[in-house]
Amino acid sequence: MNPHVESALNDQVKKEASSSQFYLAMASWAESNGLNGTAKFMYQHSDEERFHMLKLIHFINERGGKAIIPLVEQAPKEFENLENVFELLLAHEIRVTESINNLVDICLQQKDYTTHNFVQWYVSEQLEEEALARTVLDKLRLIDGDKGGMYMFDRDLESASVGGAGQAPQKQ
Ligand code: OFO
Repeated sequence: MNPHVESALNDQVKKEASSSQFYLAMASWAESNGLNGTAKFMYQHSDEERFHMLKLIHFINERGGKAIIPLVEQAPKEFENLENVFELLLAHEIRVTESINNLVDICLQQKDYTTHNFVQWYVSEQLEEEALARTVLDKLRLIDGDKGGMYMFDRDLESASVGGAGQAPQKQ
């Protein structure tokens, strides 16, 4: 496997692992604050991010590279409120999208069209995730801290977690 591509894919493994931990931190915070719908949504999303990481690991190994299982940084322990959670989530997803775009660039520079094709799945996934984060954040801004609104929001997020976008995890 092309070493530049392999190294960029391994960097992405680390980012997906960090994403999974980040969502786990938000899930745990939501659970301990009585936001069970949000917690369910975040736990499920953490699993999806782990699936993204596994998909990369399998791809690297199956193409003759060596996947590196990374050490991930400490995820946040506290969040100010739900709006802050989703603001951080959107900022995080925007950074991940940049990283995927960078990966696409490296594939093209190295003329690795097989990996380029593989990475397109992540391009679409990031589009969906950013759009979802923006929609949720818009809703939260409309609610503007209203208690009844927050209750409905949390309940809606619980139903959104069943059968939502980017469903995990079957090994391909
Ligand atoms: Fe891995 O999809 Fe977002 O971060």
